[in-house]
Amino acid sequence: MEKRPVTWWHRASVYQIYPLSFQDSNGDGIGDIPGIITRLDHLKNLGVDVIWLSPVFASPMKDNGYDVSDYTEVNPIFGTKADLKQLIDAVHQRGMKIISDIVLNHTSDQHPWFIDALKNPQSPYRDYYIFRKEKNDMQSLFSGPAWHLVPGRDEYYFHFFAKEQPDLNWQNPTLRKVLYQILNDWLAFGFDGFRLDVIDLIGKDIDRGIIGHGPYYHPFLSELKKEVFNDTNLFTVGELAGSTAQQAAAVTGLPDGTFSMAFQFSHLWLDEQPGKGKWALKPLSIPDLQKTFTAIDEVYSKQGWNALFMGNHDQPRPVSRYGSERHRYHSQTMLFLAFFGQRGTPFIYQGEEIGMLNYPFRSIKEMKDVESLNYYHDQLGKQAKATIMTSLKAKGRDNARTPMQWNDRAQAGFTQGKPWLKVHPLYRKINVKRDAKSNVSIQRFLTTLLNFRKKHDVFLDGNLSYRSFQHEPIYAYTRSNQEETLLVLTSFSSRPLSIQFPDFMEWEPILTNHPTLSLASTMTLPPYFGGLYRKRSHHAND
Ligand code: TEU
Ligand code: CA
Repeated sequence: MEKRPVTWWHRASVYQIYPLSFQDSNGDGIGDIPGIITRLDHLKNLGVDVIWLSPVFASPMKDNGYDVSDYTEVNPIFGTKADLKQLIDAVHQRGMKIISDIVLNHTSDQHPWFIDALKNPQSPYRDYYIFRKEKNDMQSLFSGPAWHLVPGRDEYYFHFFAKEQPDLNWQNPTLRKVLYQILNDWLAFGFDGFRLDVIDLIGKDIDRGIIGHGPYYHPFLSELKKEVFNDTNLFTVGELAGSTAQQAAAVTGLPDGTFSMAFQFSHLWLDEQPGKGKWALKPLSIPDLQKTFTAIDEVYSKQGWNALFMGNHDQPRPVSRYGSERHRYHSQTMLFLAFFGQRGTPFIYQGEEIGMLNYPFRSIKEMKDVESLNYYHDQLGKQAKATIMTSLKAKGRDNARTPMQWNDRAQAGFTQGKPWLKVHPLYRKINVKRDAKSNVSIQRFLTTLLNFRKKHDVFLDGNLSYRSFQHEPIYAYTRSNQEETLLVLTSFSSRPLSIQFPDFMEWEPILTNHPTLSLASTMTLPPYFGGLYRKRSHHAND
């Protein structure tokens, strides 16, 4: 098979920073840009190449910065534009790159465009948004109708997310030009690329009820590529939450994708009841996960490039979701192997490198996220309170947003003040400093994996095949190319499982979370075992 073109970002790994919760520098309880600068060495040591910074632009923070009121200014709670420039320089000095999150599907309702559009019937900005006299029955992802009545006027505006996040009308060519200019200005400022929030919604056709992957999507992407993303050295990752793997692959990769890569979510939907949305909980079946990973690989083996992720600022903590809090080290390291051995570029969300856990929320009063609060209020009276809370505790976005746990000092070293969201009670046990000193260090395991990945092209082009080890909760697969064959063997079980491994002699260990366990033709995998092996015969070039 012909080799596909490869560039630097195929071999990179990425770390996502959620600025509100990473590091506070001035004691106001809110993470900030100067705080991030003091933590860059942690990221360098971890072995990541690119930082994805969640939005730091001016915002009333209804959705924590995903509601932008000025794309050209930095939110003062995070610092100044000079701080941002300093951050970019400090990242570059360490040989890393940094991309900015950018939200182009909607703005804040406090954006001057929207304020003018509401106030002034003749406003040129009215057509930047979506106003209609009649509403249809489209629903917001954040509960309730997607239409909001304009106060004092008999018309509605469309918002797919919170009502404070009116959707932009990409069909307006002037608006599109303005957005491209914003992107180009930030590239000139020093960013190395972007993470494009819900970018697969821009082609929407509201009047026909189409939101994701709409009829205008591909033409707009071609234009975006031509006007902004024509340099393939840029690092661009589209958040394609409404796309299948097939649709995501079609717009990514070399030679002609609009984005370097994209997040698609088919593997994250497996623990919800089909068609019922994220709050309708369902246990994850590992055979489903296996089939989904196999299907994703099938697509990307032919076209495009994938962004590998198990969590982000919208998702619960992977250990709590897919593993076991009691087996924290083993489940987090096992998950790294299961997810990051796949074809694509790995993305680590802050805290995964120490196996951070979901927060033990007891009441809605402890939650801040607009999506969770809206869901709670929308469901009161429709479901029992306890049922609502069970969903929120399992899937609420605040789980991922509690402050980063750096050390065992007050507030986990995140702030000298009162944190905007509570620090996890187990921070004395789970923190970066303690993990680094431990002989079972999650971050060290991750670093070893990331470094190994970088040197082995089999992660880029190796064929993936599932290998059965008799038990449903075991997920194992090989990746193989001309040079070598690797085996990833993981157990999602909280119980020991005995397996038959007749060809065990052919495999040598590279990295496992049970270093003293030897392979044998009949052997027992401990709970949440994870191991990476290499086939002995052909690796003469090592
Ligand atoms: O998320 C968009 C998205 O579709 C999902 O990830 C969604 O937020 C999640 O499933 C709900 O639980 C992006 C951002 O990542 C998110 O933080 C924003 O709230 C959202 O867009 C609106 O900008
Ligand atoms: Ca601060």
